[in-house]
Amino acid sequence: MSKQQVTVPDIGGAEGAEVIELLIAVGDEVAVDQSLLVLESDKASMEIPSTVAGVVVELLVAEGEELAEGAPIVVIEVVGEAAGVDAPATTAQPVSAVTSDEAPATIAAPAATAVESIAPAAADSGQAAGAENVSQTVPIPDIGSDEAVELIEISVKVGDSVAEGDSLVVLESDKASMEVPSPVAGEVLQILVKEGDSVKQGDDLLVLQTTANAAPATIPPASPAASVAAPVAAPAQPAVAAAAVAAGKSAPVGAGNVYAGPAVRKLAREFGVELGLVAGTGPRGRILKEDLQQFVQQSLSGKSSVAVSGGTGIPAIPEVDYARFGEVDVTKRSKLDKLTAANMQRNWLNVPHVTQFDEADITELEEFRVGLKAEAEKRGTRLTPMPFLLKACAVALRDNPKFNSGLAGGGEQLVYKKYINIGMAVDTPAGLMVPVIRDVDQKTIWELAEEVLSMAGKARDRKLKPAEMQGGCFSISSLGNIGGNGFTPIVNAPEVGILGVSKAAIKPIWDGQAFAPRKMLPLALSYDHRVINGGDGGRYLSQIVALLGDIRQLVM
Ligand code: CAO
Repeated sequence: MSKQQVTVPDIGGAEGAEVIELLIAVGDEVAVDQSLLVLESDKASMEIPSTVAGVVVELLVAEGEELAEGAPIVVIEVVGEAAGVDAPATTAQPVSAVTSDEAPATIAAPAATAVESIAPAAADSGQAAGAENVSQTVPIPDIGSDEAVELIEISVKVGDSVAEGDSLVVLESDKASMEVPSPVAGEVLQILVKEGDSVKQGDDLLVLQTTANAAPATIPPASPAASVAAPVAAPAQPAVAAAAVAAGKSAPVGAGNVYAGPAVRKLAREFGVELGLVAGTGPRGRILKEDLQQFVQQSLSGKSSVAVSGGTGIPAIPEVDYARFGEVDVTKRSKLDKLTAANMQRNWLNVPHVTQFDEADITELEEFRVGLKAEAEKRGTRLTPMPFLLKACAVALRDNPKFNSGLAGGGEQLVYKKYINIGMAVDTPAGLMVPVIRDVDQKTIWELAEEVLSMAGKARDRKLKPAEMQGGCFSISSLGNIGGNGFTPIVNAPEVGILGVSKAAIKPIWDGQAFAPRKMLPLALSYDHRVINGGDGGRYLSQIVALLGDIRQLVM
């Protein structure tokens, strides 16, 4: 047994490709050609295969690192006789293009041997590349119409060996999908089209290397795969796809619109699964092998309709190549943004939301607050409406304990908290942060004013400690200084309620005899309907409205 290092092979000149997914861990057994990780450059994603078989003893890279050709990836304890580090590097396998201005399937360099054998002249239709091998350009055969159709999937990649009749690409018109079969057996030398292209009969698809006597006289016509409402790829085991459709899924979308690697696409074809129905949990919604396995498992067990939590089985939103429609600028999302997105999705999918609206008359509160501005300055602080909102919520939480509870024991128990900690959403340049203000019920308005200032400052300076963002019972999201007259906030689970505060405005309010100008504060209360009923919500919000309308009650 010997230890060998696997390095990044020729990745088509891509410099600084990012490791977006590690597919192996220390202790894993790997086979030759098994994918070790996925690299993504600004143009393509590619799986890097192992050049040796053995056991992974050391991982030399981490997700997020940028690698170039020659960079060491892993150390593998090689089993038996195996190719070493000097063995010709296997070339990265392109997964899918990120931008569309270049032919996606050929962005990463094809296997070295194939590159060398493609002399420009050899790519011409029917020209001999050697004594035995000929390269043959495969055009789109008779598709029963002269109209252009969309090429929705390329089923092969450069370097693939195909048998006569193997599907090369999938075309889709507004009436049908059809696979274009290979007219001969051979190896794919070059792909001349890309997914999303509009093509018609006679257009060149790809170049195959075949043996001289293999070339057929005629190209077989395209074989209609199915109507567009049925899975595109001819399924080896149609039961799974049929089950998915029967389970009430939306009409499958073309597999060309989904983000998945070649191994996953192949597996999906073998199972007859329409990839557009599978929710991807990998980076940027990439569909992983496990996603597919879970989908198949659920389809077979009849549980493919959406589970209560986790969103499993929800059809994925297809990735769109925005650059097809105009100039774009692609930026990386911050970790905070991605975390917020995941939390929002989790909360939105798990919590049955109800939102109630009301307006609080804060005319007197505002007079009182503005009158304290000089005092606030003397104390070196600012007095915004937030401390009053916190205090009003704390009193209402004390009087409506269900809003200060949380589900536990898989929904069997409700935990009533004896402390009143309130989260405050803070808009920061890095994204949304929610510091928690503790024991709000026990603090004075001045103490709360100081804490609002310091917590918002810490959030904006990224100085909050994890503990300062934990243990919340309820949340307030105030867009009052930003604008808008209403919004529906998303509950910050496992909390069961959140108050959305919009911009106060002077409105004419009927006082029984005349219209009087009053400063009205729009409020929106969202809650988890598994815990809170409409009556509970109405009582809680009405109390907040009353407390803000007469702040003398805040001290009662
Ligand atoms: N209506 C009208 N004016 C309001 C108001 C309201 N509801 N709320 C605050 N204001 C005014 C204040 O009166 C103050 O002005 P003056 O100094 O003249 O009195 C000014 O706006 C202060 O605003 P602020 O935003 O600095 O302070 P705040 O205490 O009201 O709010 C904080 C603090 C951290 C909550 C806020 O800055 C913030 O980040 N809000 C965004 C929260 C958010 O993004 N929520 C969405 C989450 S989901 O995506």
